[in-house]
Amino acid sequence: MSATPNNLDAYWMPFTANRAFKAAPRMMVAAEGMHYTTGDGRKVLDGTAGLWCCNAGHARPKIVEAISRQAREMDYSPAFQMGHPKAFELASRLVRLMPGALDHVFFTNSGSESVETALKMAIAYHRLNGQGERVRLIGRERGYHGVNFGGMAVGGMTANRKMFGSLVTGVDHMRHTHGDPRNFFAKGEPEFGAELADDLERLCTLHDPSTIAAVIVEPVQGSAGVFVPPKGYLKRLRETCDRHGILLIFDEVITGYGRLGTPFAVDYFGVEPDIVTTAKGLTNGVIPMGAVFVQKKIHDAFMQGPPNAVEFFHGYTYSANPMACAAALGTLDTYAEEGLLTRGASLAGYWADAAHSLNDISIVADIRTLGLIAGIELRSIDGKPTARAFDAYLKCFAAGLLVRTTGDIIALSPPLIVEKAQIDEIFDTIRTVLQQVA
Ligand code: PXG
Repeated sequence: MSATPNNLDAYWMPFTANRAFKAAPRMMVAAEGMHYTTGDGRKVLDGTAGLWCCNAGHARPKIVEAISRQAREMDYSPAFQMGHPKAFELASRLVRLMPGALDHVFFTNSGSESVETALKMAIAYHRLNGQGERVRLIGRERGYHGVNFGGMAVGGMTANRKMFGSLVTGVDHMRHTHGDPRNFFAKGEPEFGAELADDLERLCTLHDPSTIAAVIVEPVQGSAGVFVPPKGYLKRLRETCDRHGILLIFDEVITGYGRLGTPFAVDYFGVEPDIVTTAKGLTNGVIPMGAVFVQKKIHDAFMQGPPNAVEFFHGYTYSANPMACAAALGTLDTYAEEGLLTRGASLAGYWADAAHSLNDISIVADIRTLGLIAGIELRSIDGKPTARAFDAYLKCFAAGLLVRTTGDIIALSPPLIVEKAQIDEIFDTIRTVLQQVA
């Protein structure tokens, strides 16, 4: 296989400036540990764990072995009215990672599908409880919950919504939590703004809380640019949901599987939602898979009616696909052996100090960090929003570092195996590049 295909036309690339890419392609052809290899043979340090998903780094032996073995043993088995042992083993192991009552798992193939699944579960749950009028869904400005219709509707990123019609009805959004200058350059959770959670109370008054099925938030907003919730904010959301019988959904597609230095954001913030959506780090990004964790009360509400009836009319051909289950089990083994689900906690201080050392650069407007995530917000060039960050992205790539940008924000989320010397390398490279794009 050639690293330089001679025709780039047919492939319509996702979330990509297709014409610009095809005029100057950037190809990845191999990956191992903390590094990619490019088509022209350069090593690139992975500052983003792929797309927030390769939490154990690349080409990890346990995962490679697990999927090779599984491909020989059994490639696929029907997902409906049939089971295979690894699906049950995986679910049992996953719920042990979750606190409290989050003791059942439904499998999907992506974060987007996990979100759709969770929203459908929430609406159906209320209906099963005799509250069929609870159909409204509340999201948040700047939220990202994938690209399917439900997730798009509850999401709050304008560009992801405006082209696609009227979406799902009965959806509203809370205010986002970003913008208080007193919180700029905060390490960890910012001090100010817990009261922004009261925006949910406002929406309850507006719509009548008995019409609201669920509230969905990312515990830390990722895609829109790394927005860490103010201290006490998530607890306050939980309290409001409890007061009004509304289900709380945490979308942990990014924060799950060790990203914050705890297995899940649920642990980090000490707030227990009713449903948790995950994907990405579940299989280390190797095979597509998502998992939705639900509280017992939700699962049990479905387990009624004739025992031979399907309880939840939902599922995917590839729910609990055997290859995906094998990848997930190999991933959990790797996480356990290397302590990766909590390793971020021991590096978070070093990581934050390194990120915040960029605060003397004139074009840096804000720096936000939590666990092994960082967002570096740049001052936009007048009349050219996003241009400066994208220029920095290209220059970092040329200098051997993969970062991710959204708007004029550089987002970082390295594999959890990152070493201190590599953290230094990440921020030294970014410093040099930011001086070039200033
Ligand atoms: N929820 C959240 C919180 C996400 O971050 C999804 C749902 C959708 O997952 P899928 O697997 O359907 O893509 C996501 C995905 C980025 C970036 O650079 C973020 C995502 C995907 C790709 C890039 O910020 N998040």
